[in-house]
Amino acid sequence: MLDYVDMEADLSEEERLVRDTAREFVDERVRPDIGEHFEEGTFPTELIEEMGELGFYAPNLDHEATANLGERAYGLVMQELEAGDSGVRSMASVQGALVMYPIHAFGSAAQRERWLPDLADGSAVGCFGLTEPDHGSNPNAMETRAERADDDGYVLNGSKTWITNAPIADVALVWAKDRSAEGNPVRGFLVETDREGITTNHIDGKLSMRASVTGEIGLNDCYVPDEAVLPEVSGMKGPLSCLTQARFGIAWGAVGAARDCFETARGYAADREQFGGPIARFQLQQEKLAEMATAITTAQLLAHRLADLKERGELRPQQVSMAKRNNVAAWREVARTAREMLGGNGITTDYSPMRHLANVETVYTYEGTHDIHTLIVGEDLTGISAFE
Ligand code: TGC
Ligand code: FAD
Repeated sequence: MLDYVDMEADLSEEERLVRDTAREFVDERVRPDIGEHFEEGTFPTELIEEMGELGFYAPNLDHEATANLGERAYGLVMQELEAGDSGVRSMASVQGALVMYPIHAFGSAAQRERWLPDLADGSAVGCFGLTEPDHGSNPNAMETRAERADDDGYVLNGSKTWITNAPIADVALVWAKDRSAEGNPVRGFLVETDREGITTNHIDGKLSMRASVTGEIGLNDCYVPDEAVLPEVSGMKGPLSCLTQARFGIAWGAVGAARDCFETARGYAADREQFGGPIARFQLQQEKLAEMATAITTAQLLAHRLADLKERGELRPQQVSMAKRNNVAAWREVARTAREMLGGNGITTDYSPMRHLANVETVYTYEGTHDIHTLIVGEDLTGISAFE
C-alpha cells in the first residue's frame, strides 16, 4: 500500500489499530457490494449501525458516547472509508462532523443527552441543512426563516436542497435566520423529521456520489420548541465551524480515494500485457505512476500536518481550505489518470477508479467548491476579500 515517505512509522499503536480496523471494515463490508450500490444508486444502510459499533462517528469528540480518539486517528478513519467509497465517508462526515460536532460544541446538556448516544451508535441518523436552491456558495444569503410562534417556540419556513441523508434522517440540523432577533442572526434548529411541517424528498438522477442518499428538505410552518435551538452559537460561525470539521475529514478522505485509484492502476499495469509484456514497463506508464504517487504523498503530508495543528488547537480554517482544495484536486487528477491506465476496463464498476472519478465531482463541489477555497486562501494571503 502506497506510503512513500513512511508515515506509518510515526503512527501510535492506537492509530495503527484504528486504521487497520477501518481498512478491514472497508475490505470486508464495503468493497464486495459497492459497485452494485453505485450502479443502483443505493446506500448500504446496513452499514450505518455497523459503523456506529466500530466508533466511526465523531471519534475525535471528547464524550462518553464516542471513541475519544485523537485527530490523526479520526483522519485515518476518513482516509480508509473514502478508499472504499465517498458515499460511506460522507455518511460518517455528516453524522459526526456536521451533526454530532455542533450538538457537542453548541448544544444544551439535554440536547447532548438526547442525541449524542443515538447518533454515535447509528441508531439515529442526522443530516445538515445549510444549502438552499438559490444559495449554495453563499449560505449567508439563506432565505429559510424562524419566526416566534408563541412564548416558547419557533415556526420554520423555507427549503434546503442537496442534503446528504435527508430522506433517511431522524433529525435535521436546519440553519435558519431568526427573524425575532436583531440583525436576523443564523441559528441552528434540531428538527425531528417526523414533526408536522417538515418533508424530505429524494434527489434522483445523480451521476456522482451514487452510493449516497441525497434529498431536499421542505419546511412549511414547521413548529419547534425553544429546546430545539442550539443555544451556544449565533451567526454564520455556527455552520461554518462545522464545515471546518468536515473539510478536515475530506482532506484525509481524498488521500484514501486517490490511493485506491493508484493501487488499482499499479496492479493493473503489472498484470496487463501488451506488445509482449506488462504495460508497467513502458516509460509513459511509469511517469503516470510517479506523478500519481507524488501527488498522493504531498496530500498525505498536508493531512498529517493538519492533524498535528488541530491536536494542538492551532489549526486555522484557511489551512483546512488549502488542504481540502489541494487534496481533492489531486485526487481528481489521479482518478482520471488511473482510469486511463485501465483502458476500456477502466470505465466499468469492476474497477474503482471510474467510480472515484465520478464521486470526486461532488467532493470538488460540496463543502465549499474548489473556487470558493481558492478565494478563502486568496483572502488569507492578501487581506482582501473577493466575496464583497
Ligand atoms: P464570514 O463573514 O467570512 O465569517 C462569518 C463568521 O464565521 C467565522 N468563520 C469560520 N469559522 C469557522 N470555520 C470557518 N471555516 C469559518 N469561516 C468563517 C468568521 O470568523 C466569522 O466569525 P465572527 O465571530 O466574526 O462572526 O462568512 P461569510 O458568510 O462571508 O462566508 C464566506 C464563505 C464564502 C467563505 C462561506 O460562506 C463558505 O464557506 N461558503 C461555502 C459554502 C459551503 O461550504 N457549503 C457547504 C454546505 S454543507 C455540505 O456541503 C455538506 S456535504 C456533506 C458531506 O460531507 O457528505
Ligand atoms: P453555486 O454556488 O451556484 O456555484 C456554481 C459555480 O459558481 C461553481 O463552480 C462555483 O465555484 C462558482 N462560484 C460561486 N461563487 C463564486 C465566486 N464568488 N467566485 C467564483 N466562482 C464562484 N449542502 C448541505 O447543506 N448539506 C449537505 O449535506 C450537502 N450534501 C451534498 C451532497 C451532494 C451530492 C452535493 C452535490 C451537494 C451537497 N451539498 C450539501 C451542497 C453543496 O455544499 C453545494 O452544492 C455547494 O456548496 C455549491 O453550491 P451550488 O451547488 O449552489 O453552486
